[in-house]
Amino acid sequence: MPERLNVAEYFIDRNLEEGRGDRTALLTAHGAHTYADLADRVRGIAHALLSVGVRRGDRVLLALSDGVEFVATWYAAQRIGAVTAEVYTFLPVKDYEYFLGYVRPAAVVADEVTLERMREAAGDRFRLLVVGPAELRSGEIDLAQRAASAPDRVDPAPTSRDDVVIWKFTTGSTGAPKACVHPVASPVLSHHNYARRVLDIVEEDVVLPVPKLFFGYARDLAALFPFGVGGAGIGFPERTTVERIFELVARYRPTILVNVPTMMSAMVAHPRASEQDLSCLRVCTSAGEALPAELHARWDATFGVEVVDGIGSSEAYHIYVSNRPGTGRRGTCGQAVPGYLARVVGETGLEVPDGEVGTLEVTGGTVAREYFGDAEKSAATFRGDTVRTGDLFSRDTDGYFTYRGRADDLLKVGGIWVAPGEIEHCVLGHPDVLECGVAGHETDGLVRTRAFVVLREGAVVSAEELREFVGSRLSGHKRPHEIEFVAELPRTTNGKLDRRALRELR
Ligand code: 3SK
Repeated sequence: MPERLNVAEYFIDRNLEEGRGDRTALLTAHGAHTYADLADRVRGIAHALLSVGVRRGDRVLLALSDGVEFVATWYAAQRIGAVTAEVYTFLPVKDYEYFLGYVRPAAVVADEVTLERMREAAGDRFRLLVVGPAELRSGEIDLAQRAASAPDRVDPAPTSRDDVVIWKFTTGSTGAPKACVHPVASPVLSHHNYARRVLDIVEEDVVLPVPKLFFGYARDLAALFPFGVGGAGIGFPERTTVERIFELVARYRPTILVNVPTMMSAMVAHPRASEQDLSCLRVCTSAGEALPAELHARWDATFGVEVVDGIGSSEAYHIYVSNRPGTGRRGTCGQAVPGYLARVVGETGLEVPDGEVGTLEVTGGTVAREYFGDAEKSAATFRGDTVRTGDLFSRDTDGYFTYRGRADDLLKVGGIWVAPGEIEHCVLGHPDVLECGVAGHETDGLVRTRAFVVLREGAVVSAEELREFVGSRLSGHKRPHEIEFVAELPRTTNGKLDRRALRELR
């Protein structure tokens, strides 16, 4: 990897230099955007950011819906060597207040969806650039108008591979979101390690993301990794629903679907699932949460699209353990991605024998420098290019890793450690169950397990039947003490089960 490296040059300009300017980079409701069109927008927005005083190393906060403006603004900030951070568009004002106070951005870019809440959160303390039709207030800048006055060239900042340019937020299900601080090298290495060597991404690939682009898993897979080979991504602003995904697959015929287990469960359970033609997809990635083997089997039987299940994190930048197309094993997250060393360690920090459960440590060139502003948590999590994931795993003799829950989620029931995830995966094996989350609570000083269950539409099943189902498959102490039927489970903005909120249910 060269010493001098700029993310926008690497993922966008290279396509122009190599004669792919006319190829489609992004498909949105407004049509197909070529690399040349995207580069032009990046130039304009880079100028707009510079014109309001954003400089190399300054942070730019994006509160934008998915679409060409999101992608162009992200690359524009990269082009001038600024640091990008993104927030979900449907957060309440108090969350925007938190992010603004934590990020302290030199500029915030908002659109018609986020503008009112961002204005309320920002007051007059931050510079707001606005996308789309809006009545601007004093001090606010119309992004398109400012971009239109850009000169013919806006040179890329001469960033080096070690310059910090990306903040990726942790999910925040166990505390306030923290930014994992990444240099230029992280997306470039991850593109090589995972997108090229695991997914074998090529110019013909078209990627449809289920999560929104503020989530790094989706953004990199739809708006960075395909660009690294001249492929295309899809961006749509609305909330993701099963119907919308089916519709977008039918319209754009993508080759890669970037998915999460909750959506896969909902897709499989959809009444019109069997009518869908997903034959355009060569793979469906699954990450964010472990994919239960039973759900994977249902997916295979319903859609027959190969699932490439893996695990990644903001701390390690992207996916570091993954199955490979053609050799995947259901119920596992696969093997270490090239470029990473994954070890399952015990309490002493030494590797445990294959088959035993321990905590996963990952070493690789994309591990974050730190959590911004949290020296204590950083010291506990990062050691050089190694991250202690806090996830429990076992590894088999072929090097496949199986998820066993979070170390800090373990419950001691009747003196024996129980992983909620194991019970959840078991309950999910019941044909009437759509989703399940297990939490512990204390009664008279004893830990009791409660399974919150979402049933498939129209299904009728009793709590006792589900307890029996678990009892016949797992050892007795893992049978949930209580089962509660709910309409939905609490989820983080990234779609992961929100365990903190789950514990507070009822
Ligand atoms: O699951 C995650 O949190 C994640 C974060 C960043 C990139 C990729 C993934 C799967």
